[in-house]
Amino acid sequence: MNISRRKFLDQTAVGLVGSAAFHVTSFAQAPSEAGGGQKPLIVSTWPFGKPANDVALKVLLRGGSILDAVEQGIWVVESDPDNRSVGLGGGPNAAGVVQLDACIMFGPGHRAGSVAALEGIRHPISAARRVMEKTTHVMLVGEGARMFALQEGLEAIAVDSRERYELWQRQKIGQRTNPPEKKKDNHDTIALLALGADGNLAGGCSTSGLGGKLPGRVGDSPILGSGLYVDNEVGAAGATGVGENVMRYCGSFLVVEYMRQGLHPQSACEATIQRIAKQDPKGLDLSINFVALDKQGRFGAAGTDKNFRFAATTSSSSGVLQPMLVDHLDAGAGAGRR
Ligand code: SD4
Repeated sequence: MNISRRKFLDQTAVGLVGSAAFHVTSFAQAPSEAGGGQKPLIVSTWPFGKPANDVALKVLLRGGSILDAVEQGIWVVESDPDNRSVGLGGGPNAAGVVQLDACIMFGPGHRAGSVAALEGIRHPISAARRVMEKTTHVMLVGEGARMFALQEGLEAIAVDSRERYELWQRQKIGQRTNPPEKKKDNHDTIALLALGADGNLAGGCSTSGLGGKLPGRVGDSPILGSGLYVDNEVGAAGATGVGENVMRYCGSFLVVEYMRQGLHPQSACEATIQRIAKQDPKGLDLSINFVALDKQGRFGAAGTDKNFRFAATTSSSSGVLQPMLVDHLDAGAGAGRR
């Protein structure tokens, strides 16, 4: 990992673990020379990923399974009533209803579960996990997903849609009157990737999706290969941003495939963005961001959003990092560091 590309943002974490602990060389390490990083390793999107990572790590350190780590880590973000982009606190669709998307993937056996446009369930990630573990299917949507979650005994919460809708409308109007740099994006997803001490991988993704989306709109987050992909032989990747710009390219799958070809997770994220941007009529104006880790415990992140941040956690360090901003098209895209 190129030190100049990264900036440690979470001073609290530095204070907690010691100022050198999160130093890039001891964490993301110089990729191929070091041959590998620390295990367990947890990487997730956005600063709200850090508390999720910390919980996931605790689960692993006390001997819990990697799926429990992913699920319970994501619970932290889904449960936060102040989070306006994940869980039932999230932004409503154009009809004023909060519809949630989530998926989970487990490396061993290449198993997966997913739910989309799910209403009124506190933990969509748990619904996704139940789909994986309790059904022969991979994805359930809408009312069917909700009925399944209720049958599984998952907690249901009635959401006051009108209140949410009014709040969202007020925010939207506020954004219009704010200068562009003060605009708050109306989308954020938790994508959390975990590498266990045993070398197995898992990941999960959960979001309320784009605020104001059409009712029934499904983003990239619950679509395997788009918002999340895990390959136990190679690594895992997750996405956040405008789902439509990720799902048309199977973004997370592409990141993992670049890692399979030998790219470091950092280069794989960058190469994916470059490849999408070269093909897409919008160029780099895509709002797409990726995190990735590989089987060796190396990780990276890149995005087209200036405000994108990600969180990385090992047993010795946990913090929020600044990813590589991809702001120009690279002639040699795809020829990244191995
Ligand atoms: C979606 N990708 O529904 C999600 C939203 C998101 O950062 O991640 N925003 O399109």
